[in-house]
Amino acid sequence: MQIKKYCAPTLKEATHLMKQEFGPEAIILGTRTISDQSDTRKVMYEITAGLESFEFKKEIKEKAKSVAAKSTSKFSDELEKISAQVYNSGNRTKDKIKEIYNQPSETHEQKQIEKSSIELRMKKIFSDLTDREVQKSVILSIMEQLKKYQNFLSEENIENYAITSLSSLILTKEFDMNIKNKCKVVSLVGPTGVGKTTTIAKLALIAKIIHKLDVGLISIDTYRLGAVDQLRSFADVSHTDFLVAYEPNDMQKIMKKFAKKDIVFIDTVGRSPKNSDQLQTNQDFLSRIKVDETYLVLSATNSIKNLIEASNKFKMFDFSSFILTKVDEAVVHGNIVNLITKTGKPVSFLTNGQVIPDDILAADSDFIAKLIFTNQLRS
Ligand SMILES: Nc1nc2c(ncn2[C@@H]2O[C@H](COP(=O)(O)OP(=O)(O)O)[C@@H](O)[C@H]2O)c(=O)[nH]1
Ligand SMILES: [Mg+2]
Repeated sequence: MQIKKYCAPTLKEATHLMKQEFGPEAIILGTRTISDQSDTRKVMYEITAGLESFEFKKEIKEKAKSVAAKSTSKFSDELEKISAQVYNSGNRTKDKIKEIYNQPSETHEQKQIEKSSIELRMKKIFSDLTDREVQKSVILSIMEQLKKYQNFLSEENIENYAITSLSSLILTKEFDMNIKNKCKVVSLVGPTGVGKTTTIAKLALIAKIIHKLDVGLISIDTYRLGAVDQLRSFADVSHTDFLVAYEPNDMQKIMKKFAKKDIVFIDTVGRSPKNSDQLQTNQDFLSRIKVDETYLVLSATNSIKNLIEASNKFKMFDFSSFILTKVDEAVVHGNIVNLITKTGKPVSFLTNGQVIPDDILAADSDFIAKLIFTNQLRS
């Protein structure tokens, strides 16, 4: 992934600069406003754009996928044993892993591990990924992938191979904004307080400002006091058409009014995944109209158990992809790959703060792999 920043006095100009250099394949990873260095009172718009260009990635991705599907080698068995010891002991600290690795080796392969500096780096990668709370099966498939590429690895490139291998397990789905005159209907569902309304505001503004789309907003958030007002205030400030559905029948009427919009975002009632009746209420509203894409919004700070539980409960909405919020608040990010590999569903956006519309990133597998690996949100 080639990443570059473009800065201009307007978002339109920054987008134009990006397209001139990167062409239509460019992906917008994020936008933000910054002050002009020559005149701090002036606001400049900065776009972070990315372009896929990693040559060896395709090959390694294919291989990593087949490895992820089935881990059978002796090496994998060995690692399986080692990680079982770590996990069973209930102590996942780096020291414990080091201690286990440093025990006298019995097998030929273990002896090799002890000798080679590259293999020592592999152990470090193993312990680092464990520390980032990446699940065991994912780490094992990366380790096996590295073992296969053993002859090509050096101390310098091993980390890149590990990141690329991790990246190959991260499914992403692009949010298509190239949809003039189609009236794409998008709904966001998810538990309370995860950031659905804030994310809709970010997406609506990006659609409006960068992609010049005619946007409509619908709220069916009639449950929580003040929740409708949150989106209404945003709609007022951003001059976006906004309507509230108070009962399921309102949905068709509203969609008739919004029939000429390019894109319509539906903000749903924040409901506990534990309460099936509450979830059904949302479904009663959404089932009245044709929703093109539904996204399940979950907080990246949640435990994997809670994320899987929510993902199962919200299956009734037939969501196509995840939006993972509050990445800025998460201490480690292994759950992103854990959730994707456990559910088989891709992720479309990460959100990394409360600022509208800046704090949202289109999901990119290389970026997420680096985020998990390095624990650094900004490179
Ligand atoms: N730190 C952080 N806070 C966020 C993010 N997204 C939303 N929030 C905050 O989370 C809180 C709940 O957001 P809201 O959009 O009302 O959640 P909803 O109930 O799912 O609609 C608000 O204070 C938001 O500003 C994010 O990516 N990072
Ligand atoms: Mg809300």
